[in-house]
Amino acid sequence: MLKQNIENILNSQIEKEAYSSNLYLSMASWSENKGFEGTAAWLYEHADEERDHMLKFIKYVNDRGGNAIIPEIKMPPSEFNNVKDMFKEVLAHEQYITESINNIVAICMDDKDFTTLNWIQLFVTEQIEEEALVNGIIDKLNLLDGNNMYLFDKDMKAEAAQTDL
Ligand code: OFO
Repeated sequence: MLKQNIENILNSQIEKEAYSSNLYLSMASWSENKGFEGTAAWLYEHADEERDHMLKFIKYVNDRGGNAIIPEIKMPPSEFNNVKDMFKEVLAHEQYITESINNIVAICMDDKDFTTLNWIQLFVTEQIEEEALVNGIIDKLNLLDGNNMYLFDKDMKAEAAQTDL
């Protein structure tokens, strides 16, 4: 049985994962409208992945005898300066999510909830991968320095095709 404070913090993570999904959906839609088809495909897939994260939290809370709450989600931004600035926003958001996951780890340790501590490791690892992935995309954009975005977009399309959700 989950302690109330653990249930509350996991419910607040459900909202954050739902927002992540909508943020990337909004970025996908912007990219699609600007003609960045590959970037849009990558972001649509990433939005699905975030929804999957949200579902994992919902299932975990309910499986442990808690009540997963489906939250209201604030509206994400719909305009972005350019592709590089948009991916910098993705990175900043993922760093915020990493902090949030680390905070859950700290609370589980304080409360000696070793079951949730063990389960949440999945997301500790996930955040290492997500930050590395987005850092890699920003590195590519830095190399291109605003040139040949067609090539970048093709590359993103290939990456999206490989993503195994
Ligand atoms: Fe991007 O990992 Fe969940 O939020």
